[in-house]
Amino acid sequence: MSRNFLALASFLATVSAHGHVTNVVINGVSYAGWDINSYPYMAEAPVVAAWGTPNTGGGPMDVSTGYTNPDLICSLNATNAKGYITVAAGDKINVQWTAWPDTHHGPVLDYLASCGDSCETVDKTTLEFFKIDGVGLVDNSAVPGVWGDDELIENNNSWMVQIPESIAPGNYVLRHELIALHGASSEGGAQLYPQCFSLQITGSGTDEPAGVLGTELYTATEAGILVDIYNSIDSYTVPGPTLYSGASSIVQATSAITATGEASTGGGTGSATATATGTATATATTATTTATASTTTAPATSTVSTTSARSSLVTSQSPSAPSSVTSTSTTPPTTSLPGTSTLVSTTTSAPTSSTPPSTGSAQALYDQCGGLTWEGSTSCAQGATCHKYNPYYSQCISA
Ligand SMILES: [Cu+2]
Repeated sequence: MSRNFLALASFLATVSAHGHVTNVVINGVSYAGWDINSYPYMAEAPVVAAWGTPNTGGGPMDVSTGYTNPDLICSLNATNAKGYITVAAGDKINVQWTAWPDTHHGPVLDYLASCGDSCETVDKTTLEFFKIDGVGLVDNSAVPGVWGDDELIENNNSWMVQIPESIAPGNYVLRHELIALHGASSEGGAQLYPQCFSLQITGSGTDEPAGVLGTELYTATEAGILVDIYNSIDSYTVPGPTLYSGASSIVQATSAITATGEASTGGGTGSATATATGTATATATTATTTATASTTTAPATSTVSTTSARSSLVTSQSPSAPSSVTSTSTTPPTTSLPGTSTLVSTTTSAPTSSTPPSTGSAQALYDQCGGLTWEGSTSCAQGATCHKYNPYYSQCISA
């Protein structure tokens, strides 16, 4: 046991590379993501709304056999989240990442898929995703362009997505994804980084949009996947199915964290039973109207990539004035349960970007950097990135 533990511990210490979602913020309430640095090593990980994955290296999904790998659904060997977050249709979710490498340009996409009775038990291979957000090339004035990913970085490594008001209430998986196109000029070069959260969406919408299986979202040769971003391109078509008509494009902003919430557990549509903290539910509910009111958005399609979108980001985003969501939090959430409320009085808008621990030496270009039995370093020298070819072998390739 101790031997295994040591192996795991050394693995833990060498975790590095791309990034992961640390948490999501809804109306000021922060909910934990899947903590890749500790949860995979626990016999029983904490209950969170994020789907689990052993993808400790944070690397892209294996697409060596095409973009049909079930890992593309919700990340490497993803397992259903044990909890969910209740959110109102129309609410905005701020997905907060660790620092995203600025070499990794590409689109940011968000999808929803209905789970039916329960996202905790649904078979992920049956989930049918419809796209609610897709931001690709924002500014093409200088190669390789400014992309959704770059907006995310500029937005404090976070991304704001709005749950469409028009969709029917129910249990949904939010599939949030970054695509890196730096190697996309050759087939299989586009890197996909999907992560999922389970949501219970409330509201009075009625739409049940048709979706696409996670293993059928993309093809290796479609325009948004096979593309050379180091040659000037006039336009870019965000890959995947067309954008759901009820989706809205919103101005990017960060969300200040004013409280922490815990994922709910148990079934039941409509009633948020077994909520661990009174804080979370109370806040989320009261803030709903404000969030809706603050949606100063211009509808846009997924293929729109104009400079104006970019500038609107810049102007709208002043770090000292966090998004309107914050104002709702001035009403202190009713802390019905003593000790469960972790109210933060100051507005800390920054996602805690964990600096990858640097232990040992980074692997040189073309050296092994991972694999099931690999006990060496999983980080690559500067300019190289650890690419997973299969569960048994990862290699440092040019970033
Ligand atoms: Cu990479």
